[in-house]
Amino acid sequence: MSKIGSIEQLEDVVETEVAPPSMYQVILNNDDYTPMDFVVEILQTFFNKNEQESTDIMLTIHHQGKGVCGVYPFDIAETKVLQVNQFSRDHEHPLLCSLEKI
Ligand code: TYC
Repeated sequence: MSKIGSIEQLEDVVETEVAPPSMYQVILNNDDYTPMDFVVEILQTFFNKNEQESTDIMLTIHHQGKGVCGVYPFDIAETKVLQVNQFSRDHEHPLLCSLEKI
């Protein structure tokens, strides 16, 4: 087992252990079939956006092809993607949610 023999070595260890987690954008993609109201509901339910924010994000996605719903560490982002995609499938909409590393 290696030992810490200097302040510099201690700082190396501390820096390594407190590095901030990599962050991931959760993305919603546009499609031609998912109702606008359903996308607004997703943004309110899973991403804690209010009605105005949700409508703005939904329209950005509709016009630009995709949009950012939130930014999270990997485990949280991955869970949101799985939950949103399952919810969409359950309601028979093709809406696709995905991840992008920042
Ligand atoms: N383009 C869809 C429509 O016209 C609306 C939509 C918006 C779908 C955002 C997906 O992520 C999306 N009904």
